[in-house]
Amino acid sequence: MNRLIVVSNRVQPPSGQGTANQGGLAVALSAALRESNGVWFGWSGEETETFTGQIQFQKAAGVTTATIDLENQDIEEYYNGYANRTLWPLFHYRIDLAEFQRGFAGGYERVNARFADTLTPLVTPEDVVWVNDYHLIPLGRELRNRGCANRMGFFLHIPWPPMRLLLSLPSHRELVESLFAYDVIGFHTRDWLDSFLHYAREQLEAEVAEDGTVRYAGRSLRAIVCPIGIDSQEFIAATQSEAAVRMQETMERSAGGRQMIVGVDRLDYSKGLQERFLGYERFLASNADQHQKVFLLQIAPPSRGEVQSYQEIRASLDALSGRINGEYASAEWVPIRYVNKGYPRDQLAGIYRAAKVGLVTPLRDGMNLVAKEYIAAQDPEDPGVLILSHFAGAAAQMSEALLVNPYSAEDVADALSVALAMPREERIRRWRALMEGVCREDVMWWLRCFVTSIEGGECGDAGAPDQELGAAA
Ligand code: ADQ
Repeated sequence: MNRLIVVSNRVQPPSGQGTANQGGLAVALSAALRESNGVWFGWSGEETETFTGQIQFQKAAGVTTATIDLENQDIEEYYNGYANRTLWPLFHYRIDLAEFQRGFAGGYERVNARFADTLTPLVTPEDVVWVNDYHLIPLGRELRNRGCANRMGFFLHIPWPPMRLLLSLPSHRELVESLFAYDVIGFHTRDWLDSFLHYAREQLEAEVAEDGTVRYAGRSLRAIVCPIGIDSQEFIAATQSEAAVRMQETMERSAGGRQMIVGVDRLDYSKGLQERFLGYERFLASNADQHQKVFLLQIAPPSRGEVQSYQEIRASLDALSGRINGEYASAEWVPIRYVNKGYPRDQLAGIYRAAKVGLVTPLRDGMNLVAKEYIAAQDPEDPGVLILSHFAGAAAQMSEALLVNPYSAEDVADALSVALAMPREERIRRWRALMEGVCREDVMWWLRCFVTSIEGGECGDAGAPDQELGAAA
């Protein structure tokens, strides 16, 4: 494998024990970089008075990182602005929340150029460059403009929106055209890929070949489906750790014989937390016999607190959990335990294992790694039940979960009833099938699949056991 240069907005070197707030992308890439002995380049998360382009190198837990600081205006326009207030809502189908400001778009272009200026001298001719996520779509074009002729891939961790929604972005065409600087672009699911191809055909009149090659303006790229997985072996081991076992015992003791339903999400409107609370409320309203016998533990550390829509959702969840608890709680029982903090991965594994139901109901999600972690953490002899939104990318691989429409409180309530009453044999049957997929298509498989594709091979060459899921379009 050639040296891998991974680029993402934030670089979070692993701490060895797992970091409480490390996002899905960070968790996956740490595992990937350890195997490839590569360099991880991105923003340090720090602010500087004037941009210097000075790179800080570090090595932690086998991962080399190279980071740069950004100016306040960069952070406001590129990160809080274009990434979090324009592209994130739009790509999660929330056009009502998307803000279109020229200043944001300008900051996005400027920071992508700054990334390219700083990164170009680090790239040697044999390196394979792998750019991650919506913050950095034009980076490939910027690197090419600076003479970078390397093999380059781009992976999108979030959904690709339907063409009709994308058209509302003022510079949609330029953004999509810039993707043609890459040799390969990857999506988690066939749905997201199809939306991209639809745009390419209709708006760019690009030519799409059977094997997923898309030709446009003298360039060609391969667009593939390559779903991310978790480091399943590491997660299974985490479940056996002392911290996990202790946490599981603590939770079981604190549950006092009640069945625990768990939700674990960044506090984000795409995760469907309000709808989840409403679904649970509906369940309580129509299952009086279950009062006192169950409770919902929702863990949701706040994220992107600078952005107003995130402040609003936090306030609304505070109110909603308060209302439901006010309505149903008694002196000895609180139906929703709502916790605004993150947990180290080991403890999280223990919490998942103690939960009889994993409730994962995003309104729209590129993949959703929590669903896979919940499965990996279960006791094979007595596993819990996963309830999963149809609109999470993970649903394409996890059909043995109870799949629900997260917008329908009735659907969520019904699934809760079914899950809580599910006989052990059925739980084991479903779990085994899910676990098999989680272990087979893990983060290493994803890494090999995508890197092999950037290098010009097929996902199948990487040992993909399921041609359907890993297949090129
Ligand atoms: P995220 O939106 O961050 O990732 P997700 O895939 O669910 O979403 O990953 C979240 C990660 O953070 C998981 O590993 C989880 O364990 C961890 N986490 C969440 N809440 C936590 C808490 N309270 N304490 C500790 N850890 C917590 C983006 C996309 C997803 C896509 C991933 C990877 O939005 O759709 O699956 O990238 O591609």
